Amino acid sequence: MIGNEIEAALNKQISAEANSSHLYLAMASWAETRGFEGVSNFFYSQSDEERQHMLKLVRYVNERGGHAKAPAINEPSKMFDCLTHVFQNFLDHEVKVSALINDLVHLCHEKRDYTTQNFLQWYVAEQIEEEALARTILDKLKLIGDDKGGLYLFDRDVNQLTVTSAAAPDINA
Ligand code: OFO
Repeated sequence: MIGNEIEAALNKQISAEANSSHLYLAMASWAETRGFEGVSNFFYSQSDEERQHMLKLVRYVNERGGHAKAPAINEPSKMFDCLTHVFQNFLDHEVKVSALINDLVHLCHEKRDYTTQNFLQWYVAEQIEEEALARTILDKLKLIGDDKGGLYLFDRDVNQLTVTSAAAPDINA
């Protein structure tokens, strides 16, 4: 059985994951209306992933005898100026989510809920990956700058970028 405080904290995280999904949906839509088809597919799939993260938490809370609540979703307030701005927001958002996960792990430790602490290790690892991916993509965009041909190729190839490949210098090849 899950404790009340942990249940409430996990419900907050459910809300954070739902809002992440919504923010990435806004990014996907922004990119689609600007003709960046690859970036838009990238964020549509990030948005789907965040929903999966939310569902994983929902199922866990309910399996442990708690009650996961369907969260209210805030309208993302941000509009974006350019691709670098979008990916900077992506990174900033992931850094914030990592801090939330760390706080949750800390709370589990304090409450001696080692089962939930263990369950959350998956999220800890996921955050490392997502932050690294956002950083490596941003580095790539900084190299490209305003070069239209570079941005065209970036958009074409962004879905193939991984943490390792984005660090390599030959996306334009
Ligand atoms: Fe939910 O994975 Fe990052 O935010």
